[in-house]
Order: sequence, then C-alpha cells, then structure tokens
Amino acid sequence: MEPTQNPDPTHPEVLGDAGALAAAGEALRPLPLAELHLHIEGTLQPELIFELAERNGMELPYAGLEELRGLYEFTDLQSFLDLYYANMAVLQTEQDFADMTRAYLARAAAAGVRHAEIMMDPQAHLSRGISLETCVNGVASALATSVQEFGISTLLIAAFLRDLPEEAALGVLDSLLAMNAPIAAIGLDSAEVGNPPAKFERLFGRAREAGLRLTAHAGEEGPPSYIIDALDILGVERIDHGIRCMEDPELVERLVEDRIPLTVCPLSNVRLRAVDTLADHPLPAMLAAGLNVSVNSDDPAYFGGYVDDNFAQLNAVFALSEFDRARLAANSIHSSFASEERKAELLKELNDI
Ligand code: ES4
Ligand code: ZN
Repeated sequence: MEPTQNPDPTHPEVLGDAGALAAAGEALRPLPLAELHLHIEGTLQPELIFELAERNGMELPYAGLEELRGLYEFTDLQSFLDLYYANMAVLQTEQDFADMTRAYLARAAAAGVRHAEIMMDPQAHLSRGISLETCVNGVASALATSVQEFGISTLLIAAFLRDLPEEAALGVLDSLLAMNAPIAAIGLDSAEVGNPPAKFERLFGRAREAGLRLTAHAGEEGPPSYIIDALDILGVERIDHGIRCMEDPELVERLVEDRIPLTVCPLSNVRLRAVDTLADHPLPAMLAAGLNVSVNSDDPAYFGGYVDDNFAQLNAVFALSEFDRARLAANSIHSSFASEERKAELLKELNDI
C-alpha cells in the first residue's frame, strides 16, 4: 500500500505515516473490507432499545440507559446471550428490524465495511410471536437499498439456535425456503458447549441441497473437535470464531492447507472471557501460522465496538504492520460468499489504497 498522497489537513489521521500515528494511538484509516461475522440483533444499541420500546408502548425492566448499560458485564457466552435475547423484545415490527439494520449499515460504512454478510436469528423472534415475514422482510428491506445508500453490498445468513432441537431448525428452514426468503447461507449459533455440530447434520444437508452456503460457529467456547466436526459432518465452508483450533496443531495444519476461513472477533472474545485480555488474543499467532483469518465485530453493541474499533484496539496492543492489516482485509474479501466479480472489485479497491 502507498502512503497517502494528498494529506488532507481536515483529517489529521491521513497526515504522515499511518503506522506511526497508529502507534501513537491515533485513528487508523479504515481499509475496505468484508464483515463476515455479524449478528444483526447484536447491533441493537441501548439508545435504540429505549427508542423502540417507547414507539411500541412497552415498559422496559430498566429505569434508564445507565441501568441497562450497567448490565453489559459478561462472564461467559451464556451470560451475554441472556441479555441479547431479552433485549430483542423491543423488535416488534418490520420497521423496527429495518431501522436496526439501517443503523448498522450506516456505522459499518464509516468503519470501512464494503460488503457485509449479516446473520439473523429467526428462531429468537418466532419464539416471541414475531413472524418470519416480519423479521426477514424488515431486515431485507434495509438491505435492498444498502448499495445505493451506503455503498455496502450485503447478503443474509439465517442462523439456527443450536441449543434448540434440530427438528425446530428443520421446520424453520423449510418455512424460509417456502417463502423464498432472500437468504444466501445458513449459520449455527447460540450456546455452543453441549450442542455439538453432529446434532445438525440433517439441517446442513438440507440447506446444501437447497443451494445455500454453509457456515457455523465452532471453537469459540467449544473444543477443537467441534471445528473438525463442523467441517467433516456439516460440510461448512467457513468457521465462525475457531480460535480454539490453536490447541490442536494437526487441525491448524489442515485449516492452513485448505485455506478454511476463520471469522475471528477479538473484542467479543475478550468480553466473553474466551481470552483474558486482548494482549492474550491468539490473532497474531494465527496470522503467523498462515491461517485464513479475518477481523469481525460479532455483536458490536454488546462487545465495545465495530470492526474499526476491533482493528484500532488490536493495533494499540500488537502494533499490526500495514501488511498484516491489508492481509486481514484481503482475507475477508476472499472468504466472503460474494460473487467473483464483487470480490475482484473489492480487492482492486484495497490494492489501490
Ligand atoms: C453470538 Cl458471540 C456469539 N456466539 C454464539 N452465538 C451468538 N449469537 C449472537 N452472538
Ligand atoms: Zn457470533
């Protein structure tokens, strides 16, 4: 990458050497990239939760924003999921889903995101009496104008809750297919430990037959064997998180060899205590091992930041080289489910920086 040619005095971050400024704690210029691991319900900011509650005439169990914000201290994945599912109660209408999605896209554009693969949890809404049409059409209506409004191409991933029975997931997949929902892929999320990939072998088989792309959370809290089973039993093309692969050198070798994408979410891993501190995060070791890793925000409203915040904090701790930052961005583009044409466009944009 070339240093900035035309320094703009109104944007001090582009003056001089970006690396030196980053080391001094200044903002990095965001690189164009793809966000591949993002739960749209995890973009629901506390302010929007209150706004939607008021619009829908609902009483929240919190006196105000500060009380709600005080609850964002998590001890593990489940302690986060409890608040994440509770806060979804305010999502009632198509407009609510559309407003949440549009707010994410606006913020993601500022973070450098040029392509977003957005997961949603239909079962978390069905169980509250919200129809598939309401949640899918609401999110999809915001995605429909994303290229125009935000310059972000998008696709939608229906994620299934692994702590529910496979039968439930099969029913929802059939309904999504019957309504011709605009989904490109399926994912697998929620409480990992005790819900291994093998539980969803038929679901992933059916999705593959329907022509959908496949990804699954594995190796976030669960052991390396869950990553192996997601690949071998579910046939996924991508692993969400996957950080615990580092405990199994043979698995690392396989993931490197096969260029399996791992959508890593550093701030999420810190906030859910998968790692003690960001300085203990395996990302630099994963890069050094030659793994195909990207940086993603997971549930940015809950974990302290969007993809640019993840990069900024990584950079503050590890002083990533410009080469590594460009590699992470290029990995995200190569690992996306976008068309070859769109990938080429984004890679060119990255190269021209
Ligand atoms: C999730 Cl961080 C994480 N892990 C598993 N399932 C999830 N759903 C939303 N965020
Ligand atoms: Zn996730």
